[in-house]
Amino acid sequence: MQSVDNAAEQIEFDRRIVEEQKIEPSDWMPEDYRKNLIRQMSQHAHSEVIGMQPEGNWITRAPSLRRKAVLLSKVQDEAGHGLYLYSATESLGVSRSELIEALQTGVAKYASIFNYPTLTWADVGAIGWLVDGAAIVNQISLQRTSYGPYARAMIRICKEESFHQRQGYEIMYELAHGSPEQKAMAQDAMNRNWWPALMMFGPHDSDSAHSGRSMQWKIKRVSNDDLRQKFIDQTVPQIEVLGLEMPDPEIKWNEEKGQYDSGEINWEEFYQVINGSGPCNYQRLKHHKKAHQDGEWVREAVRAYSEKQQTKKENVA
Ligand code: BYC
Repeated sequence: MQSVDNAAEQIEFDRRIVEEQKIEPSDWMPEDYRKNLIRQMSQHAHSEVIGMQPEGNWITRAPSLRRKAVLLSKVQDEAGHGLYLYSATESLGVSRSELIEALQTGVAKYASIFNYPTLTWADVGAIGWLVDGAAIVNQISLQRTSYGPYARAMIRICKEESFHQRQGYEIMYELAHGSPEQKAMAQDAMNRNWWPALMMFGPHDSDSAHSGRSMQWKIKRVSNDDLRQKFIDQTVPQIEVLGLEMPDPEIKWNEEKGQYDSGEINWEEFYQVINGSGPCNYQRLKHHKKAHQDGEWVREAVRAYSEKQQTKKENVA
């Protein structure tokens, strides 16, 4: 219940939301707004970090030095996105270790797409093109999110994502115009990644638990279904340019609506994956836990250094 003490702050908060002013870390905010932001932003950060695994898997096997350099740089960017987003989330009064614990114990989710395997080199193309492409569609709308640090992180992230999307499309274009085997590999990777990419936008609006409040607070600016449709509409012409078969036989231009019609997502699969039973959920978290443990010596060194600096300062004082 809103306490009487906070009534004035609540009015001020509501006014700022209506007037499209950003909420900053030092501003008063309703507890549910803060919690909902921590949930979405930390899951976004986890997605960036876990999302390094499927592509990282191909760094040693990239087909040329150029492809290796591009992929390395992309995967490093994803780590950077995770770091911005963790820092932005910490500005809401939660610690990094609490966030990591929530991820590793399965309390916090991360994007379902990263629980699928990358079976061939074409998956690296499909991820850049479709997964980063879907992420940009969503993140462009999040540049106008009401929480200042999140909105500002999105501006930089979107710039980098557009390089990611283009390098993925370039891989797909070369494969699709290569030998029959390469074209078949591109087709297969697109077919497998298409549906999981559509699932990135979340459940239908009618089934979305958080959308109502998130839209009211302007944390989310465009609904799950509207973003998904935008992605389909911009991607179908790209499939045509690649000369590949549509991954969904129901894709058809609807003149009246001015958009593409498409088939229904397998929601049972979606819920299975987000609830921990996707093809790679176990493997992804296991790898994260190991990497985190292996990095403990770095955190220990940082703590020791900061204690040493603190003692020095106190001695001078
Ligand atoms: N996967 O009420 P809803 C990248 C969960 S990474 C997993 O609609 P909301 C990249 C949802 O969390 C970029 N879980 O939720 C990185 C909720 O569960 P909880 C990733 C999903 O938050 C490396 C429940 O389902 N982008 O680009 O209003 C390499 C009900 O859903 C998913 C972001 O994270 C899903 N797909 O809307 C390459 C964007 N969908 O929390 C590329 C930021 C739904 O109650 N996030 N759930 O346990 C968002 O925009 C929103 O959180 C969502 C969902 C649209 C995803």
